[in-house]
Amino acid sequence: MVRLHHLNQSRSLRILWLLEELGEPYEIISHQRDAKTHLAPDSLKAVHALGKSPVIELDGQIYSESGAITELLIERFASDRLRPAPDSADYGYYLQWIDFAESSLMLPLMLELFTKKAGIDDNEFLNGYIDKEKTRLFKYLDAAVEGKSFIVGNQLSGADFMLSFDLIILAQRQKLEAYPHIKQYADKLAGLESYQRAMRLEAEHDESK
Ligand SMILES: N[C@@H](CCC(=O)N[C@@H](CS)C(=O)NCC(=O)O)C(=O)O
Repeated sequence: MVRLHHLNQSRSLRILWLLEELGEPYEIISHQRDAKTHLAPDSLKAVHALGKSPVIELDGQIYSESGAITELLIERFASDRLRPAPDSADYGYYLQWIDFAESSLMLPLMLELFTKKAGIDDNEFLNGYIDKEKTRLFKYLDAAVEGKSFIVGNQLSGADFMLSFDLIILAQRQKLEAYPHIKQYADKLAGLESYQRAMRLEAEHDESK
């Protein structure tokens, strides 16, 4: 059975949603962010040296990194329905969007968060960089999801689970009117039953609210 070490309000949401969609038995082990620092508690460091979430336990092994966990769980439990066939052109795009969610798109979103927290959000260089990157990346994503329900092909895939967390951050920070295709894509994902179950579980396991 899969055990998910889940931190409230974190990238672990990607895996919580994926596990709900997979329908395989799993267990949630809750960890709570520190109320002041918003960092993970020591209980997570006891599970994995990085002390970050998500972490899963599978067959006695411990795995971190949401992208790798997404691919691993899909290969194990849903390779017939949550990813394109490896010999198809879409497979390359599937891998590309999984990485995009945690690398290209996450960088300006994290920089924005940290500059605000550090009280340096008036720094001209950083602000200029963040704004330019966000605009470029959001336009790129908006064009990629135009007229589509899912990011790759016509099927729900690991790439959508990965992007879902970025979309949550994005909606918290940004009015999405300027990016109507991102909005319709985000709404489509949020309407899925497994997504809604995951959000209910997140709320139940979030002791800060
Ligand atoms: N690249 C990793 C990032 C993991 C990560 O930074 N998780 C954050 C939550 S979104 C975390 O645990 N932060 C708490 C901390 O660093 O103390 C992934 O995709 O899983």
